[in-house]
Amino acid sequence: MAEQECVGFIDMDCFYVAVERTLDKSLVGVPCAVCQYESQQKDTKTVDRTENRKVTVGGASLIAVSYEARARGVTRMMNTGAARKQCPELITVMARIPRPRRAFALCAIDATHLSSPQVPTAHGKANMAVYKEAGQAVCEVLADFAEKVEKRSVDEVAVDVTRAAKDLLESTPFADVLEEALAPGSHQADSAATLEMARESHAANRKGSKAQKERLERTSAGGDYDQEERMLMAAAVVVSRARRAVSDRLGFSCSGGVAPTKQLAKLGCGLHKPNQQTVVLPRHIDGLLQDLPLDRLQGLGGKEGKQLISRLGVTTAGELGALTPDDLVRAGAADEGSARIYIAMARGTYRDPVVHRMTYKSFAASKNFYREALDTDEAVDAWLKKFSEELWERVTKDREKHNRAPTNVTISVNRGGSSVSRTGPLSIGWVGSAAVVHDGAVSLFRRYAQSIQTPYQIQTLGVGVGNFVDLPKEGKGGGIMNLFKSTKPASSSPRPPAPQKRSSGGIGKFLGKAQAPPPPPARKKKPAAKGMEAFLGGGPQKKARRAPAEVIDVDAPLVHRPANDVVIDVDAEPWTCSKCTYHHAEAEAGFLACAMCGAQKE
Ligand code: DCP
Repeated sequence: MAEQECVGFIDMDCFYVAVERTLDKSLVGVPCAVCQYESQQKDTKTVDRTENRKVTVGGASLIAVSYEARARGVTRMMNTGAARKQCPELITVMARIPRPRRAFALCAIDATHLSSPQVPTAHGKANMAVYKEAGQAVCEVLADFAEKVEKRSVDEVAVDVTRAAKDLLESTPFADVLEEALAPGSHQADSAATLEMARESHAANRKGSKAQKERLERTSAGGDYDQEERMLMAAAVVVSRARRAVSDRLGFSCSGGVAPTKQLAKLGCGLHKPNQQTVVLPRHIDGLLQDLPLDRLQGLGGKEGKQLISRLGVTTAGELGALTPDDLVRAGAADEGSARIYIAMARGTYRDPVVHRMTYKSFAASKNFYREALDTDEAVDAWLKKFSEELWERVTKDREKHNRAPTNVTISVNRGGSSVSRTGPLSIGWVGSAAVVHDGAVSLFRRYAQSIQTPYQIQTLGVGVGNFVDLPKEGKGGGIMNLFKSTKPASSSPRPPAPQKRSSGGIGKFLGKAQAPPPPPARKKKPAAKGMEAFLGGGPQKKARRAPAEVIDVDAPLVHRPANDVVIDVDAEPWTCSKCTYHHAEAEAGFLACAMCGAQKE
């Protein structure tokens, strides 16, 4: 039996809306949505999170939609105007607004409280801290129930609950476990409702399908349960209790999945939302995958999935799973490493262990400037300073809590084509300052700028810090040597750090570049042989290697980028709007509608 046999997956329900609801109770139970912040807004005044941000007009697209609004046909990425036509009672709370200089009419119901229509901003950018902190709090609650808690994005967490399930089985008669595991709202993967949801494409589901609603019927798993299934049913109880704790302690509802692997737990989690969970027993895996649209497999929502469809004519996981990796390679649909993973996923045998990571692997701050591109060193430096200050706030908070510090700094630059990033060392230890981060970023930019001409025409600029190392506790507040070691800025080295190129693309983008793809062992089989592991660079039972320099832009304007090394839902390919021809580079690749004119992505 695999080391981690019981994996849970938690995804918060309409998360930003849920967070806004904790700040403003009048949003509870009514159709509401969070729309985007205007990235070109000039006002850099800091606006407190408690200030009212309700608006009634504007073309901004919606990034989070309450289930009450979804039931009325409002979907994610609709622009606010269209959404209000669809559902006149819709209340829109502004997190980010993509269009420049738009006049905002205030929501009639609360206009008395509003002096000006402002958004939560800090450092001249949308302030997403409120959502990030809420996501962090969720992890902390879940840690009371699981041995390993892996933060996967702002609102998604994978948990290893194997030990907790075992303890529960040992202390409780199985009949009682089963009774609780089959409670209303806990679905089995073979139920008619589940299979119906599993036929919906990821793209449709992601918009906020109308079909998603609370189903409280009991669905029986039926038959006898072997030991592995008993463990999973016990895990379902643990996950359900953990979800209840999140709701009781924080006021957020969430959905869950329980399965023998992380991939299947995530899949299960997305099948019944909101406030429900789905258990995938081994006996249900084949049936569940049979008609599953290909884009529901992790990493196949974008170009890679389309390539498989066009080269092989497969449209479901069942069809893909009937092929071999060689078939994919021969058809030119994937390289060998990716082909093995796709096939394993399609068969439900892909094992990617939960790793304990309760916080972000890297921090980043960035901004889109669109047509007001940054052209000069002065403009770039000023923004690098703002980003460094923002990052520094996060680094110092994080350092207090987790005794760790980043050891590299990365800049990312987009001038209209694909993004370029450069990474160099950073030394801050227990001391340091925002200036050290800024120096490092400026030094990297200077080197990069040698290869480009002014005006730079930079449309997106970002700074990240990552490659965290644990700090010795005794160094805290440290002695003179520690201070000396820790304050040396990246830029003060005699030679500036050699920029490192970042690799990208392919399945690695989706499954984490920190760990090379593990092989796809058959279910219940031991990990793959050494030779294959060596070929693929790591196996499921191997310890994760130290992450290479890696920055995922968790603050990328206007687009949700999961916060660790895994890009889950974002179609990562740049695209050009067919209506206004605005080019959406990597940071905006996940947009479903044009950030400039609002036209749907084709
Ligand atoms: N988000 C974003 N930009 C996007 C999409 C989402 O900033 N293009 C934010 C808002 C969401 C949050 O990330 O609330 C989490 O995204 P999810 O995809 O998990 O969607 P929700 O939690 O809103 O809804 P669901 O209940 O369908 O999971």
